[in-house]
Amino acid sequence: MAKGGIVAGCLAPHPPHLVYAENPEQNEPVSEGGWEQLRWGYERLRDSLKDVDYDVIVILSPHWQTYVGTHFIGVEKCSSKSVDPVFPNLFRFNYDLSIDVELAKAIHDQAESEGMSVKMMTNPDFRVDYGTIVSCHMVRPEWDKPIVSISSNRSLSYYSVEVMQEMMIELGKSTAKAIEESGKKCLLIASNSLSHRHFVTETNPPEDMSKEHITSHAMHLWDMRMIEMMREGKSQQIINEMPEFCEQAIAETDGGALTWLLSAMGVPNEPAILHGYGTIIGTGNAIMEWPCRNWGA
Ligand code: 2X7
Ligand code: FE2
Repeated sequence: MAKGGIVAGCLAPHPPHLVYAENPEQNEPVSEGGWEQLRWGYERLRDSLKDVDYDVIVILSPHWQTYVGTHFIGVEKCSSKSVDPVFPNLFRFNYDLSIDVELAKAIHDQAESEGMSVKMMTNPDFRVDYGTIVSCHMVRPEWDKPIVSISSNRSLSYYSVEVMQEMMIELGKSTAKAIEESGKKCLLIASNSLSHRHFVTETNPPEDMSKEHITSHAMHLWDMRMIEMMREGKSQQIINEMPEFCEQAIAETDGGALTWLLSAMGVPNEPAILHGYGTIIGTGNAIMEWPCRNWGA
């Protein structure tokens, strides 16, 4: 069997506002648009991936939070309504998706053999988190690929951001090894915003773009620093600065998704492509792609 591999790694943020603004048939609320810079960024990402052949999307979302180990969805079909607990006015989304349980179990087993605490989630009534749904929808609205859904094991709550990042580096290595052995071509998604300090009141309508901006200059500087490092291929430096970034920018990278992604790609020196940047209720969001398929063996 030919070796499997990662065709691309993506940083794909999940504020529900993006799906709300797109008005897909699965979402109940109706909008007048908004957040176009980011939605055009997603358009560019989709365009970049349109001729890329892959079997499965592997995604880690900070909104599926588990406190004892990393969990993997282990049921083949998930279908229900996902309602954002903070923005039920924007996101009530009817989803119907398939899980690649075989690959999920392979990553689970590999991580377990490395001594990590892991669990297959087999509850057929499990509600998939909105982070996973929004990022998958924005990257691949056709919903025609199975996914592997990985939880965010919040070891930072028991230990520290440093411990959390160490564990995500291990999980990334296990993910890469299991993918290689599976023979499958995978698209990896880290589903998170960058700086994550947000406004506490909503405008009327929520898509009033005259009110949208970053919450502070400090958050802007941190976001630009992270994007520049990604564009320059400085993955190791990003990992080194991650604890400071998480603390000072209240960054959603604290969920481990970006560190997991960089580790799975082998902490690349190759540059990432910036497809778009924009703010959502004051948080910073970048759409980035690492086109691993072009890097050679
Ligand atoms: O989950 C989110 C987020 N990360 C950022 C902004 C707004 C809403 O939801
Ligand atoms: Fe979030």
